[in-house]
This record gives sequence, C-alpha cells and structure tokens, in this order.
Amino acid sequence: MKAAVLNGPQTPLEMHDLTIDEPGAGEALVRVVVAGVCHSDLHFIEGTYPGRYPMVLGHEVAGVVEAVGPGVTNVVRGDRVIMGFVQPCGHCNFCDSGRPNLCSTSTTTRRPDQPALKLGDAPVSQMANVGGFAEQSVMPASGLLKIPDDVGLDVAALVGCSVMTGYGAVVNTAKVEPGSTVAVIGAGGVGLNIIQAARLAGASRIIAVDMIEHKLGIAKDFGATDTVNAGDTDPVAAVKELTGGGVDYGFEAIGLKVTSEQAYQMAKRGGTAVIVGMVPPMEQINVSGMIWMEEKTLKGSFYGSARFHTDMPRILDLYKQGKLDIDGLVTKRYQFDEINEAFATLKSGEVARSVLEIGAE
Ligand code: CXF
Ligand code: ZN
Repeated sequence: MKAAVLNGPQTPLEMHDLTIDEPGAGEALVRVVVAGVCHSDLHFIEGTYPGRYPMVLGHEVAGVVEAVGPGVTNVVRGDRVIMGFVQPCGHCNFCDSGRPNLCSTSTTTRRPDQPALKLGDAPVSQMANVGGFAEQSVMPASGLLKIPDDVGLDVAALVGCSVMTGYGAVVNTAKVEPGSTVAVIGAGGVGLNIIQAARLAGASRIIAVDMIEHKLGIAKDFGATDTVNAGDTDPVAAVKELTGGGVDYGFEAIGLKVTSEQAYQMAKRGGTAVIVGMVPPMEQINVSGMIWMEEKTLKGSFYGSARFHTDMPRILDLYKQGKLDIDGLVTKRYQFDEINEAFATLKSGEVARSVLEIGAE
C-alpha cells in the first residue's frame, strides 16, 4: 500500500510502497479516505519535535474499517470512522477519572520495534499510532469512533484533530462562561475552532490575533468580534486597550514560546491563559512572579481535554445544526501525491485547512 514516508527532519515526504500487517489483538485495519494537513505534522517534518524515522505522519484522519483483530467490539468492518490520535485504554486512572485524552496505556500487544508497517525489511513507525498519510492504517481500535452515515469523511477527519482540539480547549479546558472575553493568538485550523466555540459559549468579545491579514478576515467569518494584526502593533497592548485591561481567557494556538507568554500577558487579573499550540519541548514559558497576587492561571490543553465518546458526537450534532462550521474550514483539497505541495502551502499560511483525498469510500 502507498504511503508518504518521512525519512528524517527537513526532508521531503517520499511516496513508497509499504507492507502492512494484519490487525492484531485490539487493532483494526482501516482504509484511509481523508487526511487533514496539520501544523503538528509540520513540526515533525521540520524537526521541532523528534520522531522515530522512517515514519508515516498524519493524525487528522477518517476512513472505513476493513478488518478488526481479536477482541475488538467497538467497530466492525464497513464502519465509517474518525481515527483518533489518542487511543484510550478505558480503565486506567485517567480514563476512569474522565480524562481519557491523557491516557498513555498501550492498547495493543504490538511492540514498538515491530510496527505494522515495513519498507522492505525496515520497520516504519506511525505518528500517534495512526500514520494517516497512507492508503491503510493498522491502529488500536479504541481510538476509532463510528460516525453517522450523513456526515462526510472530510468533516470527520477534521473533528479528529483541529475541531476537537479547538472546541475542547474552550468548552472543556477553559470552560468559557457566557459574557466572558477571549483572545485567540493564531487564526489557523485550531484557532478558528477556538473562535467559533467561544462564540457558541457566548463570549462577549473574541479578539483574533494573527500576522496575516487574510486569516484575520476568515477569523471574523468564524465569530471574531475584533482583530489585531500582530505584525503592525504590539498584540498585548492592543488586547488590553480593546478590553480595558485584558481578557478572561487568552488562547495560544500557534505553538511558540513568545505567543504563549503573550497569551498569559493578555489575560487580566484572575484570568487564564490556555496553551493549545505545540510549543517545542525544550522551550521554557516565562510568566511574571506576580502570578500569585494577580490570581492568574496558565494551563495546557491537549486534544481539547476530550472525552471522545461524549464530545465528538456532540460536535457532529452542532455541525449538523449549523452551529459549528466545519465545511468552511476546508479551503483546499489535494490529491495524495501532492502532499509536499500541501505542506508548502500550509507553511506559507495561505490556508485554514487543507485535506488530502487519499482513497475512495
Ligand atoms: C498533535 C499532538 C501530538 C501528536 C499528534 C497530534 N496534536 C494536534 O495536532
Ligand atoms: Zn493536528
């Protein structure tokens, strides 16, 4: 089966024919139909996050189940599924306490040095056990979520990362209350979902911050009440001025130290900064020692603090009711072999979200 392989940081993805194992215990074989092109994949391409090379990236994915291994009961052959990049075990302390996004218990018997994919004799790893930039994936079935027949797989793929991450950061991690004020740094795929979830949560002000004017225009369509171009002006001062002292919630949706610190500085006394972007692991985020007196909170948000079986169906219902715009996020579609071009466009900041059409349903 065809897959886009990353051989090392800062190298182009290469199309190769890989062999793929049968699904083992707890696993499913899924035919990939659509994969979103996300900044997190780009982090691995650029080497800001370390990977186990050669590897197949792609974690914002939807497809159709082709076969299941022993012991799998949550999906059957033919199910149309979101392929989640966390596969909760269902019985660890995190799963049991309503935080399955933090589960890190393996749900397969597969050893990391014996992955399901091989290029000749060489093992090939899969990003987040998904490896969605491929015609097929063998992955832990606990990460699969069956979707209704009337939802497109492009929509489903986006729910698998950017929508869940952005919506969940607002609703689950921050718990934004009606009337509160919000700033969002980064109006990309995740940032736009933070914006539209903040609108849904009843935020009174939603200030989008970006350096690309075109993206700020899209942010307005998704619910931003104000925009700040951080290329022209100091975004912290601008947000403080617009709100008379700062916002209740500052969201960082880029993954940089500097913008994380800005999100914290934009939050008012008693306010909260939520770091959603993938800040490189070696970076340190500095905040003022006055945090105690200002009663400010700095917190991270991973996969929107998702409780998958509650949140993803809920998101799809909100989409069907027209309360969340997911179709409007997809600004470009590519064929699978145009993958390097898709990443070049993502890097240039031209698109909200592009998707790769990898297979047929
Ligand atoms: C990432 C986080 C690291 C693993 C893959 C997905 N999150 C969103 O893009
Ligand atoms: Zn992603």
